[in-house]
Amino acid sequence: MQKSVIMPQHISRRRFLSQSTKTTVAVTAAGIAGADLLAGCVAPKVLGASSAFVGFEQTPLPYAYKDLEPVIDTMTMEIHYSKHAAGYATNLNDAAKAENVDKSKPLETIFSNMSAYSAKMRNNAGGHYNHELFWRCMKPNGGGQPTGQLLTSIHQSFGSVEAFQTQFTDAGKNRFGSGWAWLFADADKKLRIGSTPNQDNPLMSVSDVKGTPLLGLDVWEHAYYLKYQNKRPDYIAAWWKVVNWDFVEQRFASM
Ligand code: MN3
Repeated sequence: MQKSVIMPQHISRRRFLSQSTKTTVAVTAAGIAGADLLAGCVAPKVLGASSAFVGFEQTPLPYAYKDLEPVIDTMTMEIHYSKHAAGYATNLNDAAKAENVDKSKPLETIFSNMSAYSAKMRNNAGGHYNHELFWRCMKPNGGGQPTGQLLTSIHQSFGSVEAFQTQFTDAGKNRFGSGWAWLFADADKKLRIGSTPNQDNPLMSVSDVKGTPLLGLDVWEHAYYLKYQNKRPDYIAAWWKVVNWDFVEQRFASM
């Protein structure tokens, strides 16, 4: 089933590489971003980044708004994707225009030199990237346990999956105000857990924690308040049931 979804996108990628009109590039690039995120089959030599490429446009949600029920309710998903995340994408494009950003380059290019850009760029480039990642870190009937090299590395870094989940949960619970909890890989591909405020992420040169984000959890109130109100720990505890470990493993493997 997965291949039938992915293969047409790979055909598009070849077409993309063989064609050169600006219109084709702009339209197809968004499709490539979504396909690469889903497939974990990033081509670093083409995109110049070791992590999945995210373009400047919102890609379609890879499931329906209702599909993460009961962990994440339909209305929260709809508002989160179609209002909050859509707003970040719009404002990112405004900032990119104002700051003469070359949109053919990955957002990582901006993140690695974040202090050269405005606060609007930082907030909205981060907001857009983090949500594109977040949607794919979840799936209907997700959860369970990581496997393969990711599992081995989790054991090496944290001792056990339970210890990893406790530490990650604490990172989310203890983030004061709005922000994100992350599982990320540092420059030595060692797994680490951290948290960033607002819409920052570990790719940003201005971040206290640095590396390639593999699994991100949105702990802004807009991500959970309708269902969980002030009970962020309950949201995090339930969220493990929708984690898409296949996606996280593919990201780790593609580094
Ligand atoms: Mn959010």
